[in-house]
Amino acid sequence: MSDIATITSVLERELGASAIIGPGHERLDDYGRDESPLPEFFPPTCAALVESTEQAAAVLRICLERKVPVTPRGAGSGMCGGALPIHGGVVLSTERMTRIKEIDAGDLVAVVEPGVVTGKLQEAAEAQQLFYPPDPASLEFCSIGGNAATNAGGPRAFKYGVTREYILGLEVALMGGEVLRCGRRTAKGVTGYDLVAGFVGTEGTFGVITELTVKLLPLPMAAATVLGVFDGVATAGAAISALLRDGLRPRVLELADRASIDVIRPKSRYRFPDNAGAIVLIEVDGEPEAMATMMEKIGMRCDELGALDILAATEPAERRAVWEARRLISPSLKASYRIKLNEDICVPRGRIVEMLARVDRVAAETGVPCAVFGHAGDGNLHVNLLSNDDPADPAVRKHMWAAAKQLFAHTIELGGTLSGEHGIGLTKRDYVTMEQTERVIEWQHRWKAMWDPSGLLNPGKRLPARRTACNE
Ligand code: 2HG
Ligand code: ZN
Repeated sequence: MSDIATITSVLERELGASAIIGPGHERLDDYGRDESPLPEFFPPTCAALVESTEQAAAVLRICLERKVPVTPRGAGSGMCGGALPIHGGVVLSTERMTRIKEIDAGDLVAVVEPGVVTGKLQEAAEAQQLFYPPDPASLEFCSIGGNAATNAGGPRAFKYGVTREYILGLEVALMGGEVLRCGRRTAKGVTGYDLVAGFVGTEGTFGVITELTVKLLPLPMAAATVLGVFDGVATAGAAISALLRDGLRPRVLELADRASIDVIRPKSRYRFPDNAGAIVLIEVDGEPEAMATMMEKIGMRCDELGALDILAATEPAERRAVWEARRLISPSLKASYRIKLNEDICVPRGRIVEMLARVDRVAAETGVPCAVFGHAGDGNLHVNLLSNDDPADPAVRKHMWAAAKQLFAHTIELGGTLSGEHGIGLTKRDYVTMEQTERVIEWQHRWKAMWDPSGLLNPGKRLPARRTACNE
């Protein structure tokens, strides 16, 4: 028997009433939602807003003792339902753990709590001429703990890689309350199995990250943004493929289609060209002379490949305006459509042109319009399936998810994967069997059971559902 009815008062006694958002509190429902495209929400019994590792560990100890499900949560910006308490119980939020404990320019590391907003870490690093490259589009409100939990990417992953490559060490509170410190502070290190890499990307199903030691780089001397304007995604995709084959190494190689550009036009400080059927967004960084040479090569190549226009943004204010506009695509689509099923497929880089054609096929065959944008240089496309029908209508949902399933099938046929950066969470867990074998899934269940034998930690996420303490 679980003690779900009394868990709020037990946690209030342990952590203090100010740490608990309990039944009747106006904010409780917020902890049952995230940025995923689900019409329903999943209010928890209560949310525990921990301020320290000790408090996080206490919540995990109490939840195991009392057999209450517990779901970790960062900033709630996840897009796949990874932080939703679908079996009720406690939400363990790290939003109050916001300390940047250390930035060390000699060791090139920062030590931070999980609730630090990613953009704030970047600003703090830049103030010391240092650089934290991972830049999810939500960087102004997502938090570093959530980034590590989902192994977040972003535009600059093209040159600099994703979050996992920057996490050197972790402190993790485990189900039952044990606190484990793993990893290192050094640039290199191969002692033992790589537990840090094992925790990153597990969407809070193995433990709760309570501290991170992250790698920093020296701040690049300069950066500039180039915009190639094309008549449509076919030519823009072909340009991306050609630039990849040329071996050029900009830090960003992105694409946005007409639907994505049109939705941000009214709000953007940056004026996108009227004739843009698609844009390729390229950013270079480094030493100014080398940058200028690369920009020239990229410009010439785009010209050869049929660009209608090539624009360069070199001034910081102008670049900021371009990036503000780019980050507006996702929220603007969300504001413009009642349903925005944002898929996040990733194909091998060489298949990007083919994948773009398959997206058109899915839209034509299902009648579901799509907006496509994102990190095309990595083969990672945000295919947003859009509709203004009623999101709560089961027939509408069925039709939209059938279109998503077709998209997944094409992706896998081309050697791709369901999610490049957003995660699996709840929304995609039942499609994992399309990509992975039963044996691979079985070994992952065993791995999860090693960290959480009770099955109470973020139940029902990441892997196809199985019988657990929460659903039997
Ligand atoms: C982005 O790159 C985000 O803007 C959000 O990953 C993508 O809404 C989306 O599909
Ligand atoms: Zn993205």
